[in-house]
Amino acid sequence: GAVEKGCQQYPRSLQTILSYGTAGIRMRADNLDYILYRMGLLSVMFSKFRKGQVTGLMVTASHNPAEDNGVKLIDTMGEMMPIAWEKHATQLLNVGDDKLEFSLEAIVKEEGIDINIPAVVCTAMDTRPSSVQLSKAAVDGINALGGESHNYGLLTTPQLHYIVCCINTKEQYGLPTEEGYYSKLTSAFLKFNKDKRTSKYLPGLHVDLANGVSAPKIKALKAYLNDSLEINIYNDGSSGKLNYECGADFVKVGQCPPSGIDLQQGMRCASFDGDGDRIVYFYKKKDGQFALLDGDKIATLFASFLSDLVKASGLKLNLGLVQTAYANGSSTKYITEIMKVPVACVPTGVKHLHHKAGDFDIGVYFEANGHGTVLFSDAAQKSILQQASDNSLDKDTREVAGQLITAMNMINQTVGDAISDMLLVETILAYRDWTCEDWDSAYTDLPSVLLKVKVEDRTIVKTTDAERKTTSPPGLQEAIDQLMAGYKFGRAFVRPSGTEDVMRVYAEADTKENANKLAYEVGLQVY
Ligand code: 16G
Ligand code: ZN
Repeated sequence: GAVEKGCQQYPRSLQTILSYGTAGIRMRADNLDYILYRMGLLSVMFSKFRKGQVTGLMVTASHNPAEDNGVKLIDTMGEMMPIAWEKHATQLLNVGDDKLEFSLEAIVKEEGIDINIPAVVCTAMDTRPSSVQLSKAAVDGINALGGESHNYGLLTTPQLHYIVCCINTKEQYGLPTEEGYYSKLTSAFLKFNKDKRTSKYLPGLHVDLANGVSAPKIKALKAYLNDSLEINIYNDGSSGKLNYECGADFVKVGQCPPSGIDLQQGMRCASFDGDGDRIVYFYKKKDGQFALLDGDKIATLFASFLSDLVKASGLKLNLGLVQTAYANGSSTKYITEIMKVPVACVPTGVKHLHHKAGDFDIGVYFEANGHGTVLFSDAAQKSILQQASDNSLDKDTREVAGQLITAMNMINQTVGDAISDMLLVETILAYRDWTCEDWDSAYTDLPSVLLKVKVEDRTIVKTTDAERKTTSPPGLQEAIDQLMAGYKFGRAFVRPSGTEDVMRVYAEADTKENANKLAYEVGLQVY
């Protein structure tokens, strides 16, 4: 039938075994056509499985080089596709063309799908040269199974997540358009900031857009912000290459400013990644040193702000923070010991953090690399709304609840979102009349380093305890423990990457030199 015909157009061109990975598929764009076609098929199955609710398919390879591309599948509530469905994705990726229909039938059977339910899939893409063609392959896959496709063209990943959520909640979450997105977030921003009186906080922000899809989007956003936030744009794609020497990943890993920004004292800067789901801040310290305000710093800023509001409102809501092993040891210490907010640690990958954040009434989650957001449980949303309109309470208490609602409306709860995170960071800094130095002073990061090690077979390393320890090969953890013991504040771990064929080594210690040494020594253990 139609599926087979599509196979002729998109034959399986790679014989290697692929897997769906940490956050979808990513690789050189050359061989992705058949993969996108097949993921189009899968997204239709998933929509049918969800009784015809809309699912999403985003063509992007995020912070990876411009020559790469990939796909992220989106759940009906706008979150990431459930882990339980990844095995179907992996299965579909690896069968021969002649077995594709059979494989689809197996999914129908296993999941008890009613094949007659009409399916709808929203697609969008980032600015990579290959994205147009790959979107077409995905749409052909969607249509081959009779699914209805809505192509939104260029969007940031979180914008597509937002739109999917809006459609399936019947617009309760907002209007399912790009304009609806800007208007929801910026109305909240303008409302919160309308009476701001600041002296130290300056409204100028300098943003590196990684030469990616966020460039046109930030330009559109600016029209909604009037002059309440002055955004200066860098790396907007007009001359530089996507993610090349710029963007959130470059800045975080290299701990240096992106090219294109001449960093001066007093400048407050941020870097987005290529598809707009990560953000880190940075500035130049008084002593001239580069200082990074990463996902951990953003998480503590959000958590302390929200926990202050919750306290002032008198609401009984439990607030918690979710991190990964990459979180700087100083941040974890600060959150637990000073802020007295509970911290959970989960394996790398937004799906794990997002899931865990749902255990709290208000769950703040961030990866150190800058991907994160805040989740409010249904019960929490309800009690906040109730409090804001309860006329038996005094005006101040009601107003604080109102502030919580406004903050909530500024947050994209479906997934980490650089635009939304940026608006909330700016709101909090203005509210507290803080400079970057004020924000940064809460705690001092331990020097840290992240290495990649090329290995023959990265699957031999198995981890436990949210990737903080290894269980295999035998003896590896004991060796790492011994190395760590040799350094003050020494902490290190290794884990196989879920997106690249490498091992990752992370280390932190009292000095940069010691962190480097520890990482190197641990790296030798897996090399
Ligand atoms: C993906 C993940 C990111 C994670 C990174 C780790 C999402 C949306 N993105 O970019 O959260 O930090 O992979 O990659 O989940 P690694 O497994 O190669 O270290
Ligand atoms: Zn990304």
